[in-house]
Amino acid sequence: MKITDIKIIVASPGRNFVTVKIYTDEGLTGIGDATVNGREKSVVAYLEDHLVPILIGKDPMRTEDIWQYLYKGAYWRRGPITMAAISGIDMALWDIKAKAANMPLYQLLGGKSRDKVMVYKHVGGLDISEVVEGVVKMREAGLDAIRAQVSIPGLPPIYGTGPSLDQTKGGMITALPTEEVWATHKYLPLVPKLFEKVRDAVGWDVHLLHDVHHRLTPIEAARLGKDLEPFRLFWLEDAVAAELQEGFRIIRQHTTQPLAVGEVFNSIYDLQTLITEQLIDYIRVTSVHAGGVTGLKRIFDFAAIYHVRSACHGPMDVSPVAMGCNIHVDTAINNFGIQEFSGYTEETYDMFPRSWRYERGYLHVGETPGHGVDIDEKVAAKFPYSPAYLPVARLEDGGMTSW
Ligand code: GCO
Ligand code: MG
Repeated sequence: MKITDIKIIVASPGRNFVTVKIYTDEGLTGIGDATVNGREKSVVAYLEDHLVPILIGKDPMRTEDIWQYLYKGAYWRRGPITMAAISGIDMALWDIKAKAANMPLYQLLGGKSRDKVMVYKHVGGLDISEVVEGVVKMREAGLDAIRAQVSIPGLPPIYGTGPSLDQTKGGMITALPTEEVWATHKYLPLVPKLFEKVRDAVGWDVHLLHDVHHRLTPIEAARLGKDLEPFRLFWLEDAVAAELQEGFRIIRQHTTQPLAVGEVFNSIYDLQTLITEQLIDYIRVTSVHAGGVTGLKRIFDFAAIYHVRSACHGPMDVSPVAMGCNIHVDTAINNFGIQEFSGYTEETYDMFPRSWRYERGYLHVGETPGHGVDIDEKVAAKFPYSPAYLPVARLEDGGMTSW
């Protein structure tokens, strides 16, 4: 089999998505997700200018060799743009391979290790009572795992809380970046109060999660972890910016609160220390940013040796194609932890016909050959690219900070 053509489709059915479509001389096609939220066009250029020309004529069945060819062959290794481009190609190649085998992708990854995939969804609010109300509703909707975020009183709503939380309505994604305000000393005492009220309302059978979004220092995160211990959270996510993996040693010394990190990582080398030293409990890499099916499976197998579980990043900017690949990997591996799932706009669902399905807190893998997600190009053509940025964050004195 030979690759005859590769098309890059950019569309914005609520969010911008970059989709790779690979054609072969045997008529089989495959698709992959290559979206980097807020930097979409740089991946399009990387693919169209640099990867498409060198892949035409190659054998699409050689998924490992093509992955290495693009990774090692670039000389400039890793990085979000390179790895999203490789991810999009890799997903499309696995799609073709599984279609050629006439099997759902999970069969090629070892077969089913579970029947369904537990997900968590997000609840936010401008104050604690609004969040509690949202968590109760989410529980009634069947969720066994819920992420709770609250705005800081006296400050404007921040990303992940308040009205912006509904990612299906666009979240805080705007044509130019909005500037948010952050104050750690106001946030730290608030979060334990939130979880005390949430536990009072929904009890102890439900998994509760919280995303710090990289906003603390290690010792501040350690304090928060200790203060949250009575409420037994499933995890504390992205407590610090994780470029310095060793920072997690400080958090780990002080608290038994389980820790999750990794949504911005794109290679196994970004998480080597975190995993080998068992500084975290869940690794949040996802197929679209960590090297496709090949990259994700390799990282999760590595994590398994160190008792670290999977927790694929799955917000609305991870397209239904990457979500489909995640679900196949989640279903196949032994060390599955949880899958994030925000849901999508109706337009997005129309654009990506798929065999996976969501039902009351769980995702179910599809049985169609390939990864089971397709793209309807007529629908895609109705939603052209529209510039969109994530917010940035400043301290109350105007200084830039992590968010
Ligand atoms: C999460 C996140 C996301 C990211 C977003 C960036 O845990 O789902 O932190 O909301 O901020 O995906 O593009
Ligand atoms: Mg996060």
